[in-house]
Amino acid sequence: MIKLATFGPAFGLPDASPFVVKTDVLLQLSGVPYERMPGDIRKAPKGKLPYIEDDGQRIPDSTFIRIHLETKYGVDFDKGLSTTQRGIAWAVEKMLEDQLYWVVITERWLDDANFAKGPAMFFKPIPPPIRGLIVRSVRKGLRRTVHGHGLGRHSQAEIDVIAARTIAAVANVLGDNEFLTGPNICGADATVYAFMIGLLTPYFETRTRAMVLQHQNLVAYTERMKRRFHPELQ
Ligand SMILES: N[C@@H](CCC(=O)N[C@@H](CS)C(=O)NCC(=O)O)C(=O)O
Repeated sequence: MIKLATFGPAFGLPDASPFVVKTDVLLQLSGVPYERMPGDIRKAPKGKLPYIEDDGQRIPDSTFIRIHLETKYGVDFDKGLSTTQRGIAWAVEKMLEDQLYWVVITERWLDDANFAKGPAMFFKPIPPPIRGLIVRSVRKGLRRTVHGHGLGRHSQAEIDVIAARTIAAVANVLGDNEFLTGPNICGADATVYAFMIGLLTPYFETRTRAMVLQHQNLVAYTERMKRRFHPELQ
């Protein structure tokens, strides 16, 4: 049976990481039996979660896990979609993963109050004398990464403009559809749901939560997806 390496439920979410939530949904959609297991980034093939173990093979990265499920098990996550819909689905997915993700990191990891009530918990197993040092070094490294990405060079007001447009773009593509591109669920729905549920959690004080709440279709979509894929959170 496939094993999915996870951080585990946190912040009122199925998992602390949107990429783990995405992969969990993809595995459910695939119909291939799997189970979740606690992961450790120090042992992860690319130093990040998620990864899966499948019959002795370890596959890291949610996108390559998807491709593995497609090639090894013949799953077509975008079944029933036109080529245009497939293109839009991929573009929306990557907009969230490669751009909005860094807004999430900024809100959860670089904001002192959110960090203290959220990600700080990951450092609890480290003994106090060195914990502070490690926390400071990890947060400094992340600030550098967000700066290197480019988002970290913008003012808060500019980040708000980008985040609001990105969220509105997803809401506009969704429109009155049941799923992102229409009546058929597709691979990118796993990512859209993972990010929207992450933005909507009331656990953190964030500007993006208010942005999503302005789009009733996104809120209702997230509720529908949660009922289907993570009913244990109801
Ligand atoms: N491209 C990867 C991204 C995964 C990722 O960024 N995971 C983060 C958690 S959200 C992680 O494990 N970070 C640990 C680290 O960077 O040290 C995927 O799609 O799986």
